[in-house]
Amino acid sequence: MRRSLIQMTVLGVVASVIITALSLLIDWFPEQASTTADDVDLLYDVLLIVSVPIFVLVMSVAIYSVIRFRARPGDERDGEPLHGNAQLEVAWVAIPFVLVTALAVYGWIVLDEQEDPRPNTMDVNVRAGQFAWRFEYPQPGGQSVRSDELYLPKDRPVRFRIRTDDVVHSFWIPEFRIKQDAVPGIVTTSLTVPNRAGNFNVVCAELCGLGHTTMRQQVHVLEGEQFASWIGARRQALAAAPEPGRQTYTTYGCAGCHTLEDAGAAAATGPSLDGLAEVYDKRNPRLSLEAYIRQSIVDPRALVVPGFRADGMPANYSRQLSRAEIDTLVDYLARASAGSSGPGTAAAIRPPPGASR
Ligand SMILES: [Cu+2]
Repeated sequence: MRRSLIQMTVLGVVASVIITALSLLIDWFPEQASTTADDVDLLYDVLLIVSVPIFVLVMSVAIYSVIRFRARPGDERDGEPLHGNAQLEVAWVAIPFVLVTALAVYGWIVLDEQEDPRPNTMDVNVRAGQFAWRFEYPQPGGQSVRSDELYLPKDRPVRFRIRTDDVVHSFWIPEFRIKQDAVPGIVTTSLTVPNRAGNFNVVCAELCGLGHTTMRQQVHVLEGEQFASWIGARRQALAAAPEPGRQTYTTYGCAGCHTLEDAGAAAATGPSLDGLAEVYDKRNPRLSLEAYIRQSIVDPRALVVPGFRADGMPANYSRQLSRAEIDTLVDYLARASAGSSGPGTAAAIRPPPGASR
């Protein structure tokens, strides 16, 4: 019995050492490109060092026991009568409890440090939809610079505000070591500080439909001046272009039914959109202004304003308009319904209830 115990322990310890060493030798991760990447990798190594030996030790003892103490052919005995061992039981409950609690606290500390608010943080809105990411850089005038690829300045903290237009997606940049779910109906956030210039991957890490594997784009981390000239050019193009939302509003016939001063529309078949920013939350307090407008366009039957007919608004705009046109229209209407779409009026739009996570 004593010999078996020694053999078993020696075997388990040797196997633990070999497999832990092997698991630490493997280069698990892509290059590091954010200030907190190193902490995340260290956390992973600590998890390996703590969990691999325990797993290997337990498995070696189990396998050793199965082989060494198996019933020989013809042996019909039930084996020795066993009694519980209170000391052993306390030990095998207490040790894992302490280990798991300590690891949870350590993980919490690393995450908390990553999510620590930093001065001079830039907000980028991330929109997920089957099967692409879209990125918006809110501008002082209330409009947003839009881009299909993510551009970020090096060494500046960035806060991603992540939304989805359909199902659950997960926003993952492996080189930054960040990953955050995009969940319908809420805005989730993720903070990071890119500290290496270059091109990295933006990947969806949640099985989100048939095109899930194609939901991959690039993040370009640029030096500060390069980024400033990129965003500057986009900003100028935005200012020079005619208000695209106003065009969409008239092109698709919205102006035929809804009053909107900014678009020169005066019709009363449908509810007026002037001042919508002031009243929408009395109609539906659960939605933000943008979400309310979006839903009214794509699924008008779900949000009928009292006094108007449920079938008054065509229900096929989600197919007639492209996703980008709907984005533009929602963005425009959120501004225009608050007074005017001119620069400086964004402040008049109240923050959406519950969207300030
Ligand atoms: Cu996805």
